[in-house]
Amino acid sequence: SLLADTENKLNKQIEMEGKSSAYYLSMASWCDMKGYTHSARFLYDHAEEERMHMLKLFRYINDAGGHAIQPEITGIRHHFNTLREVFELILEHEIEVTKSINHIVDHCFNIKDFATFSFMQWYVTEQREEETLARRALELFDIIGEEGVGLWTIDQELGKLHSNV
Ligand code: OFO
Repeated sequence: SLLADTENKLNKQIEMEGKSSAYYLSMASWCDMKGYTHSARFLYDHAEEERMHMLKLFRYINDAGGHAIQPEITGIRHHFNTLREVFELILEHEIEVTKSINHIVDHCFNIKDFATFSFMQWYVTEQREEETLARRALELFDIIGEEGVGLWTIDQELGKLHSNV
């Protein structure tokens, strides 16, 4: 069964995934309100994916004899300056998530909890994809440029991005 320390770390990860979901939902709404409808759809979907990441942890903790805790989600930002800023924040956020996942993986390896170590590999792969996706999104701003119909085109292209989840 899970050590209390491991259970704690996994519950912190639940909170992080829950916050990610809320954060992306908030970003989706801002994009929608600004008329970036394709980016909004991408972000609404992404919010759902993060909720799925959270639920996967709920099941794992409870199946392993622990207690998954529904996190308090507060302090979610609602306003953004530009579409580019939204995607910059996503990359920043995903880098933080990766650090947190790596910390858990490292911990599991050290205490020889190989079951949780193995479970967490799914998240390791997922983070690789999510960071790549966020970097790709930011590249679009540089490649296409934001002037004229640039932002309109970027929004269309952002809508075509999708993760392999
Ligand atoms: Fe965006 O990542 Fe969850 O894990």
